[in-house]
Amino acid sequence: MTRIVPKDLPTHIAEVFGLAPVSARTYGGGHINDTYLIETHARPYILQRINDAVFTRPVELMENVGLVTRHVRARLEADGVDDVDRRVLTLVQTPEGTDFHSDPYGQVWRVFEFIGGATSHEVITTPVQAYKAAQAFGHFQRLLADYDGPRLHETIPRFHDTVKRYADFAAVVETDPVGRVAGVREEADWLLAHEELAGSMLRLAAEGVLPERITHNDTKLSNVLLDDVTGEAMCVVDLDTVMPGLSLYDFADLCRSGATTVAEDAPDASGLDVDVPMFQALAEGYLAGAGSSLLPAERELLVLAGKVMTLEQAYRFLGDHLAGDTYYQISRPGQNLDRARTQIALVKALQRHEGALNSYVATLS
Ligand code: ADP
Ligand code: GN1
Ligand code: MG
Repeated sequence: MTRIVPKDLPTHIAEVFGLAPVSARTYGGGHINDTYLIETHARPYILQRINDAVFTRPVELMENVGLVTRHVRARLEADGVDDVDRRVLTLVQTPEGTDFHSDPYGQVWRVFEFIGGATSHEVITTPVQAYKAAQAFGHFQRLLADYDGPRLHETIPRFHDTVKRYADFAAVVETDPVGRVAGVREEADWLLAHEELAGSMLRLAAEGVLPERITHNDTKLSNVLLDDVTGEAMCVVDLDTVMPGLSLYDFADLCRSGATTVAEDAPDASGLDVDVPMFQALAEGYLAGAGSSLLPAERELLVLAGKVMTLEQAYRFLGDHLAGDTYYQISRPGQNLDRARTQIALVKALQRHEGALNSYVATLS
């Protein structure tokens, strides 16, 4: 849902963080937070208002972001990596020394230093870009593998609990609050028939095959900044959902967002297929970045993970369409339905290619 923000508010909030803005404008293509680019004479910043409909405990969320960014920075510095300021998000504190500001309306805001000379791409087009982006997410996981601070908060409880996602979807189909089920009966029935697949990764976790780790949980390709000159993946962004999870979630969302031949919200999903070279590059890059931090099962089940998380996303998008578009920001009517259709088409395409993709993954272990 798009929220109304008084025109001068971003500028005013930037001043609260001790900045002297010369301009403030909306920025980026995220679906969740309100993001602004703040220009100052000294340097640019990113200002964000945390979406409190999605993140109901923004203070806990900011605790996580502070802990994670400081841990990653310390690890990069210990590894002697150069250009650390462009490889990890840097929070700007208020003059009182806090990582966020709560405005009089109870909205929580934060500021990051803007990482210049690098761009997030809604669509990544070459396998080289895909390899680099996936490597960055794998490396991010590896950097957090030795995190030994307080347990991170679950910023969205049961975020990737696919059993609950299935149940929530079934419930909205049942109640049909805005009368849209009749128009999506075929898609809804297909999704309702896939309960078994939805629960498959969680069963492996319950059996102890897949361990809990700290994961990013929203690794779509637009959440990594690629250097405009070298193409190198510089920085993983959008840390709001970094929390305990399964490592495979992070490969899976890369696969979902990158190993497909059409955009997430394409109005026509009929020609959608798996982009096999992109899948291969994502798998190779992710495993290279994560290195020895993963168990064999976490390296082998990449295709299953891609199917399950794409299915989850289909439940979420179609569920939001049926609920009246209350969660994801949309720019046109029917966008969540289109998004759901591409996800369903991608699960089917992954099923068609499953044998060949699994054989490829086996060559990487
Ligand atoms: P959302 O949760 O709404 O997706 P993000 O945190 O992903 O919000 O931010 C939206 C976009 O803003 C990102 O995709 C990225 O392009 C840009 N962005 C976020 N933080 C920075 C930063 N520190 N420097 C440069 N660009 C950034
Ligand atoms: C949202 O914040 P953004 O736009 O990167 C969503 C993800 C979905 C994604 C689908 C907190 O990601 O879970 O996979 O849209 N984030 C949240 O595009 O729900
Ligand atoms: Mg984002």
